[in-house]
Amino acid sequence: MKLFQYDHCPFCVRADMVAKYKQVNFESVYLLNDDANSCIDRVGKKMVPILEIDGQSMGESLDIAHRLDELGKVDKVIVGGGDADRFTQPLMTANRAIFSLLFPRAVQLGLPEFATESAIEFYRANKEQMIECSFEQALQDSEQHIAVVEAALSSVPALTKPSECDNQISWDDVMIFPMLRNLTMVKGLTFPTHVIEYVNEVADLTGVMLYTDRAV
Ligand SMILES: N[C@@H](CCC(=O)N[C@@H](CS)C(=O)NCC(=O)O)C(=O)O
Repeated sequence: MKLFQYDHCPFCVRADMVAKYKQVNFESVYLLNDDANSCIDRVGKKMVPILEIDGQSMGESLDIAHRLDELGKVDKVIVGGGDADRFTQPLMTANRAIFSLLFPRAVQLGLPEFATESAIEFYRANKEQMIECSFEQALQDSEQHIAVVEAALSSVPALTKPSECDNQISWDDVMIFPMLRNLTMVKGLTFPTHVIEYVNEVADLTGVMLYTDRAV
């Protein structure tokens, strides 16, 4: 079973964290960011994550996560869910600042999807258009973007840590954690204590690496 993904992709992390938490036997395949064909051949469009299983490919992170949940260890329970918007909404309001911080940093972290110049350039062209700003300018403006994101983080309601929930993750964690994990790319961004404790616990429990030690 293969999971095609990008390390920095929050949708991929939804699938990856479930696979690891549920101890599914799978292989991670990190595609180059400009490798459209590997996706198109499998699901008809350039989009990850993709799960290849029994000769068939499926897309859509939550469909994949649910399939992995069925395939994984029954005693690794994923509880509840349905309340994630309450936590992700404050972050959505800061999307532009978040993208402006994350996009220019993602290509500087030595991630497998950016192993070639052409993969970096493909990503840069797309994302600079999206934030309507060069990566250089976005990096220069980091301080003001960080202020916006820190304000948004301060209005995230109290998160339930896995340790408060029998060391289980929830379907809300599958939605919330990947967004917060990406923010660990940003050097100098301060998380509220309850948020960073939550991020560290979910990372430990799922075995998903954070970016803290190589933040830019
Ligand atoms: N609805 C999809 C969204 C996945 C998605 O947007 N993936 C991004 C990567 S973060 C993607 O592949 N975008 C196309 C590209 O990077 O060219 C899902 O949940 O799986």
